[in-house]
Amino acid sequence: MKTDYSMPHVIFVVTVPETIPEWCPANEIFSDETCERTCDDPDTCISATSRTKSEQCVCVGDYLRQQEQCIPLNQCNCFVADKGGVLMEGHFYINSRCTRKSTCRNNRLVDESYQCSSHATCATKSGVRKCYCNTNYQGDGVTCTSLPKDCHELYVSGTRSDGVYTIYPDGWPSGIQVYCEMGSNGGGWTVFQRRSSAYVDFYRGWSDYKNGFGNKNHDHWLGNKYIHSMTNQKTYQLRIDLRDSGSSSKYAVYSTFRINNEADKYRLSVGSHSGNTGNDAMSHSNNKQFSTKDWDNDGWSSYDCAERHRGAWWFYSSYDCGREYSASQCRCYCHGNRDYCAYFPDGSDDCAICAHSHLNGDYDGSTRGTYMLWYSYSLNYYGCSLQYTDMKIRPV
Ligand SMILES: [Ca+2]
Repeated sequence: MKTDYSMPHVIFVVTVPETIPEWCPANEIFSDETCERTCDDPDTCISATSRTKSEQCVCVGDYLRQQEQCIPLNQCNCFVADKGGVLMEGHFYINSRCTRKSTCRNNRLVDESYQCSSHATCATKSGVRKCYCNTNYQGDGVTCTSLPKDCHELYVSGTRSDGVYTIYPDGWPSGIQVYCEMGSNGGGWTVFQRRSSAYVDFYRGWSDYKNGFGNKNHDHWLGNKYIHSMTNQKTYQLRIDLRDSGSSSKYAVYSTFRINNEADKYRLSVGSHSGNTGNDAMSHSNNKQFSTKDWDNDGWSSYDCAERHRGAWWFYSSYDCGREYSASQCRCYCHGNRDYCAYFPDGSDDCAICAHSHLNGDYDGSTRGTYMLWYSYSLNYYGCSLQYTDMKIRPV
C-alpha cells in the first residue's frame, strides 16, 4: 500500500518593502527619523525623511557624512585641529598667532602662510581671529591702506569724480561724509559750505552750525566740529567761489585757514588773500569768534549781529565806514542799495558794521542787511545778494 504522507503546499509569505536594504554600511543605521549631519555643514541637521528612498541609511551618533562615508568629525577633509571644528566650503581659519591661514576649497583644506600688515593687529573680533587694520587704515589686515583724511588724499589716490565721499579726519574714526570737488580748480577740495538756492535755511542756531545741516550734494554747512578737526590736522588753504546776481563769477583764496575748538567758539584764523574778487572781505573776520542767533560772540554789546543779519559768521564790530562818509554815501556792504550800513546807524552819519562778508545770510534776502554778502567793487554790484557761493579747503 502506498500512503501519501506528503504535506500540502504551504506558502510562507514575507512582505519585504523594496526600500529596506539588506544592510547599511559601517557607522550607519537605517532610520527615517534620525538626523544626519555632513562634513560640509556639521551644524545643520538633515532629516532622513528628506533623503531619497535608496539612501535611508544614515550616519549614527556623532558620525558625519562625507561622500559615501560616515566618519568622525576629526576625519572630515576640512577639519581644523586648532579650531576643533570643520570649516565650511569657502571659509577660512587663521591660527592664534595669525601666521597660518587654512581655507576649505573644493572640500579640501588648503594651508598657506599669513602675515599681518605693519598697520594691522592680530586680534579676535566677533569670534573671528585674524589681522585687523589699525585705526585710520582700511583693508583685509594683510594689506592696509591709510584712510583718507580729506578729499585731497582721495584725489592723490586716483579719485577724480566730484561727489560725496567718506573721509576720516583726526578724531572721526567712523568717517564723515563730505562733498569733494575733484574736477575743477586742480581738484582735491573738501567743500564745507555751499549756497545755490533758497531751499536750505541757513538762519540756524549754534548746534546746527556745530553739527552741520543740509544736503552734501547740494546746499549745506558741513559742521564746525568737523571743520575744526580737519583744519587742525594739516595746514589748509581756503578757496571761496562766488557768483553775483549779474552772473559774475569770482573767487577768493586765503593762504591758510583754520578754526579753533568749540571752547574758543570756533575762532577764525585766515592767512593772506588772493583772487579776483577785488576786495579782501574776510580778513576783517580774522581772529574773531563764531556767532549764531542763539550765541552772540561778536563782541558788540549794542547789537546781535547774527540775529540782525539773519545768519551765522565770524562777526565783529567795526566802524569802517567812518565819519568821512555821509550816511547817504555809506556803502560798507552793498553798492547797489547802500542800506546794509544804514541798518546799523550810529549817530547822525556814522555807519557801523558786523562783517565785510557774510556767506551764510539769507538767499535772495530782500530785507536789507540780511542777504549773502561779499563786500567788493566787483561783486554785489547789480543787486545785493550773491547767487552762489561755496567754501572749500585743500592742504597747502
Ligand atoms: Ca553782540
